[in-house]
Amino acid sequence: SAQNGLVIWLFGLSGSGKTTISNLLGEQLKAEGYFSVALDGDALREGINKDLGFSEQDRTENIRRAAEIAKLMLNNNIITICSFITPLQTQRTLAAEIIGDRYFEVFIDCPLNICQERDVKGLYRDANQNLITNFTGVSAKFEPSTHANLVIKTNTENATQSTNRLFSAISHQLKS
Ligand code: GGZ
Repeated sequence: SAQNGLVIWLFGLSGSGKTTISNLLGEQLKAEGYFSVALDGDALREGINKDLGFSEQDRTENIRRAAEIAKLMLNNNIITICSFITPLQTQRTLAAEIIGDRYFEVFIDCPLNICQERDVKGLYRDANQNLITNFTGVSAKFEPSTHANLVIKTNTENATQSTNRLFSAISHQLKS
């Protein structure tokens, strides 16, 4: 049956928990009978965005392309869960402008020191040794949320609690 499209845009530092929440939300949507698509920075940067690095300009282009893809999905009534650091407010505003009123912004808020402690991929260690440049939170700017529809603090609640809160925040915008 037809469903309303929606774009859920998760943003936050590397290691804040965006991918974990995205995966759990996708599972919960599926369990409730909703199909969704996940788009994330890592995956897009392996293919369609292979030409982009981590300068401010390249990140903005990364976000622009991702938002345009999400808009195509939306026009096909598809729910899309986007996970991108999206470090600057101007980049979040750009995504919101491209997508329109079905854009739902979620700040995956986790203190930098906790992300550094988790360091799942060892990227913070490398960034702190200057082996990776322009690393968000270490050597590149991250502007916290001012406009988010929802803030999720992944250091004070577990991923299941976070996902349940996110699901209830969007559920009134879903229909089968
Ligand atoms: C930030 C970087 C960098 C630099 C590689 N800065 O935690 P991850 O590894 O798996 O996800 C991060 C991903 C960030 O890509 P995005 O497309 O989400 O970024 S943005 O929205 O700012 O365009 C991280 C990895 O790429 N990574 N180098 N210098 N993250």
